[in-house]
Amino acid sequence: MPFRTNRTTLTQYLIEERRRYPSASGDFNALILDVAMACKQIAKAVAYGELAGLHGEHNEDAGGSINFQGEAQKKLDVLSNDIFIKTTEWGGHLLGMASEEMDEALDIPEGNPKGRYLIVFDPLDGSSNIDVNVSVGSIFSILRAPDDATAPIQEEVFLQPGSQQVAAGYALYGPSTMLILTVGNGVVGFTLDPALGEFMLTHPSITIPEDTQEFAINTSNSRFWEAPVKRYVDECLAGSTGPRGKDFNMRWIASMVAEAHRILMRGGVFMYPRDTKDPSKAGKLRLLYEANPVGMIIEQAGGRASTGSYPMLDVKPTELHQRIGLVFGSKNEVERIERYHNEPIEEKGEDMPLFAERSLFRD
Ligand code: AHM
Ligand code: MG
Repeated sequence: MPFRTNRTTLTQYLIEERRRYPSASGDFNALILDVAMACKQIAKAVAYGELAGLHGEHNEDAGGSINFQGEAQKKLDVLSNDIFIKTTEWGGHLLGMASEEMDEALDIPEGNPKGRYLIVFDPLDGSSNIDVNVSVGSIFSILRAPDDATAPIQEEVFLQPGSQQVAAGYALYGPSTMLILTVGNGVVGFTLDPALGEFMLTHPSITIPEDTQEFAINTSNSRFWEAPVKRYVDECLAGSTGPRGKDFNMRWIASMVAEAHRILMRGGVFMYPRDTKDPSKAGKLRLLYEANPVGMIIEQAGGRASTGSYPMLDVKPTELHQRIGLVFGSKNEVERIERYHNEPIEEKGEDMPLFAERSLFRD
């Protein structure tokens, strides 16, 4: 039979989860459903693309617009951000929100009821891929607002380590639209049934294999990498003739949400490490709305997320738009990369023939 009729919807899943906590108010479930609605609207906009005139730069006639982080904004970046705001600000579940596309945290509008949660999101991750019709996605992290937090919202209330996230998820706008969610009890995946407009539970328990032979990194940055990253990649490239004794495959989609999804489905390791390309930036990806939510999902699926040296979810944020080196995926590979970063310098050398001087990336 091509279609199953007994699938669990996202709403059913959330209700069943809530039954395990009889004191829960239902606010959280309602917030997740609002987020799911935002993702469905964004999925529709992404799918219509140029049919709806949605490709290209925002503010094209005026020569394009650059966000405060210095990045060119696409029309769909701006639209997706608006959709997230509009679908989550009315429900009374949030005290405030923050986004990659907004310089400052946003208050819930005057007159709207306020709630006890905060949401932080990247409304359209990988948006450089939009015009070439490659998968993009939305990433979100839900935090509890501190008890003493009030409006107007202060940036500090968002500066919580990833270990304090209540929930995290992403929507992937690929060949099918999927919503991947963790509420701290494993990772589940839903696929959008476009005819019903419902997310259906299709992946009830996602786990990442501990080992892998696939890695993802933008190798055009190799001359800026730190030595432990060079060493790790060199060893992968050396394959069965090198110290790893096995061949590796490489992938780079330039859309982290799509890379995270591949890793959740079949394992792998993703690296956007700290490098020396721009000394003013501690990495490319952002801690609060990229590294932390993806980190929580990966760890809940049995993988590991790291700065390269230590667990990502332990990092105490200092800024809303803080950037950080990010390594995540199959546990044993991420632990190996951490080991390489944490080994005392003097131990590296003779018995690690592909390291440093003889790096495959050196002239
Ligand atoms: P974005 O949030 O502006 O889309 O940037 C983040 C994206 C990630 O999805 C992806 O891993 C990375 O940037 C790709 O970077 P690069 O262009 O260096 O390959
Ligand atoms: Mg992003």
